[in-house]
Amino acid sequence: MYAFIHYSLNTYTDQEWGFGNEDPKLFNPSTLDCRQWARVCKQAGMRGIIFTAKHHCGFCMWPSAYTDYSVKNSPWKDGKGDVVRELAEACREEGLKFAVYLSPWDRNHPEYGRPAYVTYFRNQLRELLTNYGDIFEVWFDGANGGDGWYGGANETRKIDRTTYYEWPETYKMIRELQPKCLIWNDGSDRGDLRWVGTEAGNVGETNWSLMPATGDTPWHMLHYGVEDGDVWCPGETNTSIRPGWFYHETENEHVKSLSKLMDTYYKSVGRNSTLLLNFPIAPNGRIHPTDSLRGIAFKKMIDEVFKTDLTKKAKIETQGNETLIDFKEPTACNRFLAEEDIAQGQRVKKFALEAEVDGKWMPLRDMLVEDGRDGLTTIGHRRIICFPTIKATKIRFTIIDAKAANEREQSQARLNSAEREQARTEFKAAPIIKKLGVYLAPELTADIPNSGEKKSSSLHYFFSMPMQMMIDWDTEQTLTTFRYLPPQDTKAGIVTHYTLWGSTDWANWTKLASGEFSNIVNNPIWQTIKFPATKVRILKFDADRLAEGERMGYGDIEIK
Ligand code: FUL
Repeated sequence: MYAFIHYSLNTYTDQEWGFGNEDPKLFNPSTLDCRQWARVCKQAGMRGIIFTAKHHCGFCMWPSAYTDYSVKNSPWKDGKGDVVRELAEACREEGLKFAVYLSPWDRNHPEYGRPAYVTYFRNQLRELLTNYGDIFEVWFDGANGGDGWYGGANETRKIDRTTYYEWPETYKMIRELQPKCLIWNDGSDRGDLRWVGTEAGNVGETNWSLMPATGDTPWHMLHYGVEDGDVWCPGETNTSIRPGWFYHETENEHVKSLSKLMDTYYKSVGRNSTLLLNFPIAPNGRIHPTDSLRGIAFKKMIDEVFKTDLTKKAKIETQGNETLIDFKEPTACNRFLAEEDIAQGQRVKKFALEAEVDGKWMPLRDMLVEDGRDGLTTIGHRRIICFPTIKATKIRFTIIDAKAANEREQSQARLNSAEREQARTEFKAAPIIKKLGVYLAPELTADIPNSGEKKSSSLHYFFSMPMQMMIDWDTEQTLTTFRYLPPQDTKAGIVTHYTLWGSTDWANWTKLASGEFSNIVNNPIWQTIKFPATKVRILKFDADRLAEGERMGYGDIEIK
């Protein structure tokens, strides 16, 4: 587990994506304290922090020598501050690793889309990789939305993300400057880690740490990995402790509950993935108290669940592919853990889990897998199976099917040459299970807020055109807020750009707001439009642009 931290001008404009023309003077936190971030992350069980040194808006959180669009032109510390440095130092003090997110897409830079920008991007990366000590990961966000300010051009610029950034050259530089640094990249040259295809906080229950070395990566490859892939490229599950990546006051009530965070843990760390959990920074320059308390409670709960390994008191016998855990007496349990020795590759394809309860054997399945499958497929670095509490006398774990790790896979598993040699001589196709554990997790209530609650049902709304939604009331209303939940299971109909109008007579319309719902496709959460209090009888919501399709879709609407 390691932390993401999202902080930029967006924090001050209440946006998820900046356009690139936001004023650097907006960056003026009153009590910015990177030590508070590092302490919170440490206590929340995070081993490192990945920081948004530059998000899509192009604003640099360090005083880059290559642009004026940075903290050096903000009032914070009279332009003498460097958030990247303060955080790198705070991480070192807390014993955390440090890493950077550097957005390839830059909506501020005039040369974006042309070769000169690629040089600029590489120069910035060199600054980050040479001036701030060890960097454990570089995160090259895949979003390349097109439109932006671009030095005032204010236009749409499309690039081919497989060729434009000349990644091989950049990778070479990273390997030279920081040989241990992991590369995260989405959708172009294969990095060392992969996106899992969603920002909701889960990876497939079947999850191979392998990928094909080249070629496109459709969603199922990202989410489930590829059994016969030829490079080691484990999944990193990234999600935020709040709905959005950046801080929004309207989300203070929506910090993820403890049971939602535990669900995320089981569906990421418990499925052979790392968990990259985001903490947004509030405008005062600190992690909000609700988020920090929740993060710390999360770590306490993980410790509580895995405090006592019940197999320690059991008799364990392994014969061939079958391991019997004999507790000798009825033992309450609800979690099973298995780990493969991944330095030898990933091999298990399918296993069975059974428990003896009241003298009878019963099959167990992963209750977090919802569509009827038992979820007992791959294991990898760590697999956790959640099942309802039972009083088992024995548990039987049987490997039903496994693949032979091949030499190529081993060589990708980051062994040094001596280890590789040893692995070659000791090579066995049999799966190597490093650890088995059985636990009793405390019951958690299902306190997941905002799940499935419909707000729009009391509103009178209709579509006057496929791209236009109207809402009308009998009497005048004073309104300040329009909220839109996009469709949840398809990209078709998701509104990415909008204009909102109000009227009292159907004839004269006042424009209340217009703009972009940034990152709505990857993270389809509630979007909030705020406007000055206005009296209206009719609201008109125009979809200026859709992610896909020709008809506006919605999951829910809320108006206040
Ligand atoms: C996405 C970005 O567009 C979001 O703003 C955020 O940074 C997330 C981690 O990645 O692709």
